[in-house]
Amino acid sequence: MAEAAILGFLQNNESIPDSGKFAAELNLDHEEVKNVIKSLQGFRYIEAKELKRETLVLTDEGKKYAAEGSPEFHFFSAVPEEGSISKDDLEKKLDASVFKIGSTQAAKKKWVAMGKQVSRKVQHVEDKVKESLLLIQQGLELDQESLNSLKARKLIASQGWTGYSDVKKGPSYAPKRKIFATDLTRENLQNWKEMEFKEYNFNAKGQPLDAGHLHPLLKVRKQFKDIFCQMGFEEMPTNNFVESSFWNFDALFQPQQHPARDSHDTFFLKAPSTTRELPEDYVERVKQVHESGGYGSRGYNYDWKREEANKNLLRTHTTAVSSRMLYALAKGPFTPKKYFSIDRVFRNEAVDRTHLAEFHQIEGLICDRGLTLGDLIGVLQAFFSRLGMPKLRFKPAYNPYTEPSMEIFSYHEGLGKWVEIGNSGMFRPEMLQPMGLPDDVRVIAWGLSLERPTMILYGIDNIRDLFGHKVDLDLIKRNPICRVGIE
Ligand code: FB9
Repeated sequence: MAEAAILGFLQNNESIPDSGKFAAELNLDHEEVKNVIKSLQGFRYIEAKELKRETLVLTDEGKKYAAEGSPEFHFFSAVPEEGSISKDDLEKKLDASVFKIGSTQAAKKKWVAMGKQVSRKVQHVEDKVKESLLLIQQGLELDQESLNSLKARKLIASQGWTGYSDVKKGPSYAPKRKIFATDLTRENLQNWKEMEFKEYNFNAKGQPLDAGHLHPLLKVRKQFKDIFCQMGFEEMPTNNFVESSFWNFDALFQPQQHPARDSHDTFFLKAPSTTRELPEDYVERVKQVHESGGYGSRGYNYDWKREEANKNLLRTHTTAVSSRMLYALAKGPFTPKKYFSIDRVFRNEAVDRTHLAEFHQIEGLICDRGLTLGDLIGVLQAFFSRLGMPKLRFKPAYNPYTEPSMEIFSYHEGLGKWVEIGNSGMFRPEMLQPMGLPDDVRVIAWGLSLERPTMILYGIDNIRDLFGHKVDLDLIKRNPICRVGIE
């Protein structure tokens, strides 16, 4: 309809100066005319220039008066030609807004004499307001003074208007749009020679491939794994969420009455509730060091209970894996080792914005002769600078299995504050000696979570939006690659 009108018009006319007027004259919907112009332009049937201008449109109140007449006109009509009518009667006769606005405007226009009685001051009036509003509706011009008073009465408002001007023939103009075949089908194989085929648009975007998406946590985990491997670390096997209290606590010289070892912090297993087997000779040495020390330690001086160590639980830290690996390392001839682990740990903690009952712990350790706290600080500098956190500060801390221990802080430019980014320390001789490691072997280690860096890097405020059944999959679909430490 609009297409034929435009192409037809240009057959005998140089150009269409204004799409708005063109649509109004041919009583076409201007939006449709605009869409057709846009499409014909795309196929270069026509050329056109964008046209922007302010137009006046009627507000709802304006539309009401254009349709039904202005309130002052209704007010005037309700006043008898001769004599007068009481204001109250008028109020009863007219609906509230008509009476209220009508009385004001009619009085202002000196159409009526207002008082307890109301009478006409003129015999006949024109409903200029209604006419003006109708003119505007037809897109016709009006004098500024009338426009201002209509604007003042919020009966009209100016609205951005876009259209096209100077619409003229394009390089591939034709009075009728040629339907280009867009596909070679069995049907058009007969006469394809006569047909015109649509140009191939080699820049067209292909169908969005709905591929799998890595969870942000896995993207950040990959970054951490790459950094550890670049620094020569080997990954420890962490495929056992269920652990015995022995490897999770006792082997780490964590006393059996330590608060972390009760069910308020730890998930103990009902079945299988106890571990099947432990290396008896090593267990005996752990019992000794807990009860009465040795290796320069006076121990904790309490009755160490085997049944406590046998209890199965969900590991509370991947340091339980480190204890297994260091014990295994002590079995053979000593060789220096750099190990790391990144996997789930479980803590019976209150869930809040940054804590769930499970999170991923990242742990690194270096086991070698004569390592010092300086070596620990050095490797932490190297590790965190690769994560884009070169500026570190260390605060003395306490862990049952490391002495000295340090909390690690980094200045986060984006957050503009020092952020606690982990914990670290040197494993105690009471942990290492019973394993059978040479007594000049030192183990420096540190740990942090995977969730915290991922939340900060992806700007996720609540851990429940990152991990768990409430995660909105779109977040995973649309989040960019992880740029940890990459300028
Ligand atoms: O991850 C933590 N913070 C963090 C880490 C990185 C980061 O990167 C941003 C991109 C810039 C931001 C923040 N923390 C450790 C610090 C805090 O969040 C802390 O409140 C919560 N911690 C968890 C434990 O909560 C009870 C994070 C988790 C944690 C803490 C300590 C260890 C591991 C994980 C450890 C250890 C350790 C110590 C000595 C020897 C071996 C292991």
